[in-house]
Amino acid sequence: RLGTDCYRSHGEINDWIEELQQKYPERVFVKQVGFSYEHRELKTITITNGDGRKDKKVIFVDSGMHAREWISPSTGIYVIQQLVENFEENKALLENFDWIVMPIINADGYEYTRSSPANRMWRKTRQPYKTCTGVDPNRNFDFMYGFAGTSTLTCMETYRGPQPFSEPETVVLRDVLLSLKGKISFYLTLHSHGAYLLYPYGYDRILAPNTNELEDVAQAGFNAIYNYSKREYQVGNAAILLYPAAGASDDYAYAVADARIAITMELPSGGKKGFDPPPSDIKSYVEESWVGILAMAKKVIEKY
Ligand code: 0X9
Ligand code: ZN
Repeated sequence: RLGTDCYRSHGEINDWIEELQQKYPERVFVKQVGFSYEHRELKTITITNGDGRKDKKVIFVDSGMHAREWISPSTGIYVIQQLVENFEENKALLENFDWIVMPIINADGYEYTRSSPANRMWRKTRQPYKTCTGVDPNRNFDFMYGFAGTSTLTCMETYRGPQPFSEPETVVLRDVLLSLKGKISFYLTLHSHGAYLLYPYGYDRILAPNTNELEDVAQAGFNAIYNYSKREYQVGNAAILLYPAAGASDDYAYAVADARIAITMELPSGGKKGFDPPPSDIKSYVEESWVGILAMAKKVIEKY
């Protein structure tokens, strides 16, 4: 069992989900879905209740898109633990839904931030371009690509890349999402920081067609976390509440892969820079965040 006492490496996380598959072969299925630019293995873990039904809708959770947002993969790990290792308590969540978790998307960036304190605040991928390295993966998806809140300059934190899907990591997530097109009831992407629950559209200040449903699910997350810890997440349209940013995975999952509900969860700030809660805080962060994720998933399960 992976404790919450420290931040785990990409290798540790991959080894651990493989072990889960060995231990729970009837309920857990790990798939290698591709490679990062530096050839790290990118994996998804599919969690079922083992009843063999193939027609279920999907709740898709990803984490580790931005390298420095370490609490994001920690939370992805905790979601997996709740569904697999705490199965008896949570099996109702798997009755009519399969959960698919991709715990680390930007594996190269994540390992780079772990390699030295000087690299701790790296955000992007690690593919080199002319003058600088890396693309903001959350500007690299092909829905309204480049519309707003993105940069054409390679050295900027929000560099969108030379063209959509220039990065192997976003290609991998794209293909996973497209393989599930029409089956995703809930796409949840875990980021940090600031404690926001954001929903599409994010490319411009335009409300999505089912904004009522999106708001309803996000509000369920807000309420559950507020009741649990009195923390007040901010809830709203991503572009209006935070800032417009085109080419993000939430809009892509929603508008292209037809996810009914898509939410970017900006986990709470911590540490000196906001992205660096101390390891001793991981437990309380992930436990609180799970309360919100659970409430949102339950809302989706009961209504959508
Ligand atoms: O800017 C981002 O990619 C996300 N914030 S972060 O601080 N984690 O980088 C917010 C993305 C919200 N979604 C869209 N704007 N589509
Ligand atoms: Zn982020």
